[in-house]
Amino acid sequence: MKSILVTGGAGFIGSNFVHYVVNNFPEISITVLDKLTYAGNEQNLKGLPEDRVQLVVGDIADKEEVDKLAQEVDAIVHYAAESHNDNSLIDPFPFVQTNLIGTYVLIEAARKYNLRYHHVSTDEVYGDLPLREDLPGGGEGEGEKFTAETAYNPSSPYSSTKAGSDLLVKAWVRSFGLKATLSNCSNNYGPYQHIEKFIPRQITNVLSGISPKLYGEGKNVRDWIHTEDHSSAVWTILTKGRIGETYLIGSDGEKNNKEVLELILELMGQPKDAYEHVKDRPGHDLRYAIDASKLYDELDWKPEFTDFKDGLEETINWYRKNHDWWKAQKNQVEAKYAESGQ
Ligand code: NAD
Ligand code: TDX
Repeated sequence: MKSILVTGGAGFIGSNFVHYVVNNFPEISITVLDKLTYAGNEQNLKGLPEDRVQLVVGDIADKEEVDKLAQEVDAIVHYAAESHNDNSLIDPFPFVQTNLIGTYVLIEAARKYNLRYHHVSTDEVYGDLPLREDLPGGGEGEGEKFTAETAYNPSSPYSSTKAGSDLLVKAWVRSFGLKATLSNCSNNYGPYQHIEKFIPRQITNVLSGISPKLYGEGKNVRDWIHTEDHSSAVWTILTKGRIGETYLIGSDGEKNNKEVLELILELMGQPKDAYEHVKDRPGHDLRYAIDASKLYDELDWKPEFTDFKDGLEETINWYRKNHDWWKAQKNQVEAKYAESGQ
């Protein structure tokens, strides 16, 4: 494999993956296909060598564009998506268009040119789990974390369109022999994450003198993984994964939202209770938790960022240093949240 097409490579996780590949695999050249929606930013690829990374601004649902690019690469790694649950509750259409139709266009191109294809998905396709305290096994028993065998049960327009895209890929593997792997990862944090998302929203609220906003009671649990670990996992699956298989990616990072917010406040020198409770998200998933043992055992992968506090501190410092990267969007993002009482 010498050249890969990375869709959504100007977004949060996709751009981190592009940096990861450039830094670790000098033989690989990358074409990024990204529509540069509100979530995509050319700056995320700044400083990367032009002879190894080419940005094509375009839509994954554009058959002609995708067909042209697919002829020039050995593999497609598909990150592009409409990715924010709250947006999907206000206007689901872009989610249906990009996550379903866009994926369809990509897998048809991968099929036509017999390309290796990796599909990046989310743990949200499995719905949610009960809180650990409500489980007899304390969250460690059979069926108490998501595995690749867990039944799909998505809750939001975002997660249902991601689930649908996964099912398209699985069907293309079975019916057409598509050379695909899939991964479902837990919540990512790290540099370049859009400030609409929980962690960067709260960090940039503190930096802007706005009080942080916690949905409901803050009991909802997310299983946090550093985006650099997500990148190394995707690379491992792309190069060593078995065709047709799904690998769950996670690094045992379960925390409830209140704990995460309190830790951000502590690391930023604020009182622990310096935040507001706001309206909860409709259909808000309670808990996500990943059993990533298949990835550990079969592909010998392990995460590097095992201390959440250190990773969070580094992330806070990134937002401090990169004020110009997020500042222009802050008022608009907060105005949109204010409209929905959040
Ligand atoms: P993001 O919103 O930050 O980035 C998405 C990127 O896709 C942007 O650059 C955007 O411009 C681009 N894009 C959107 N529609 C497009 C289209 N039609 N054509 C071409 N480009 C388009 O999202 P993210 O958080 O980086 O998520 C990336 C992928 O990882 C998604 O598939 C998401 O479902 C998955 N994922 C995210 C998380 C998470 O915690 N953020 C966890 C697991 C999986
Ligand atoms: O201001 C907020 N306050 C708050 O309490 C925001 C924006 C969120 N929250 C809560 C909602 C969630 O329980 O924080 C948690 C995390 O919220 P998001 O950052 O919106 O992430 P989530 O909905 O969990 O989905 C994320 O992880 C899985 C990504 O956005 C998805 O793309 C990925 O698939």
